[in-house]
Amino acid sequence: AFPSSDAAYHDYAETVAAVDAVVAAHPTIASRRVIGKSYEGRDIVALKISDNVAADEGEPEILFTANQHAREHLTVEQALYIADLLTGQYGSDPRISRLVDGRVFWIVPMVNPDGAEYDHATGTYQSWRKNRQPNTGTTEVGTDLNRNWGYKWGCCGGSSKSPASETYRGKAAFSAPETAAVRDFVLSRRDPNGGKQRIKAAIDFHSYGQLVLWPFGYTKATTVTNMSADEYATYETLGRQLAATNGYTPEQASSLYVTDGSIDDWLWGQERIFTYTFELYPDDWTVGFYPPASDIPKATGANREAVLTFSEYADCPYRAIGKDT
Ligand code: 0X9
Ligand code: CA
Ligand code: ZN
Repeated sequence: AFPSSDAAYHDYAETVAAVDAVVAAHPTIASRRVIGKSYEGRDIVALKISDNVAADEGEPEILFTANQHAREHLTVEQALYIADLLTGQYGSDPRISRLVDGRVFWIVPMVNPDGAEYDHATGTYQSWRKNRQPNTGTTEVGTDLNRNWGYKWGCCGGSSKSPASETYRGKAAFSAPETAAVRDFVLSRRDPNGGKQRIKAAIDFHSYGQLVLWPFGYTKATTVTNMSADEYATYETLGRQLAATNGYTPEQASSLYVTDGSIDDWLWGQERIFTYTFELYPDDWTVGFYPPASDIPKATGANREAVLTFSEYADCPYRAIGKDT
């Protein structure tokens, strides 16, 4: 369990219960599905939010993922905040009603449930990052899920081949059941007629550092294969606009440090889903991954405007640079 002073953070069972409570309170605009299982067999749950939620109406879809990294518990709270915002204000806030009517939101609040549970199981935080999958030939446990994605996996010195490392990339791309589950879910959102990806935009939540990051992470180059000058300009322009709303620092992911096999590079490079990584509160390393639960409301509320603005652009992010494709 979480330390008692941090009881407001949601553990795995409480996260699933919170998703179920949203669906029970708003059954016409919210539904849940299980997109796969973690290594230890926990269901990985996704929440869908849209008007006529049982139908696929062809609206632009938006994906929010959280908690790839076990100890980044605040990201779960951010995901649940967005679920509450969109369902709780539907029908009263016209801006939110317009978004729920005109978009499909997918929220995966806990991509790495095994790691998250391990991190707080004893009541003392373990500073755990990876999943809990064993590695053959060693007692070292876990794969860094945000180094296990299949776009330029292991290409560029942005991950480790050593199972002892905090950034172990796994024995192959998508060797972790958790990344494979999210990949298969994303691929399942391609239109069966014609194959067009219905998810247009995504944010993957991490902590900490208060950053708005855009692809690519595997290279410091701005324009490369699968990143034209217009595409880069759109990422930079909209990224700065979002950062102006939450006070975060906007930059290309690789300016922080080079990473390969990260989710954002795959979503953009493989599926052309317009994707940011947000590093949440705080920016202070003395607080780090474990801000007190009393900070949750201000830390998650700080992204209200960024999430709404981003969602409004999701049908055509290129509007941010005055283009329409
Ligand atoms: O290293 C990471 O995976 C992320 N930082 S964290 O401290 N939460 O571990 C940053 C990932 C940003 N995205 C890419 N570099 N592609
Ligand atoms: Ca709908
Ligand atoms: Zn992280």
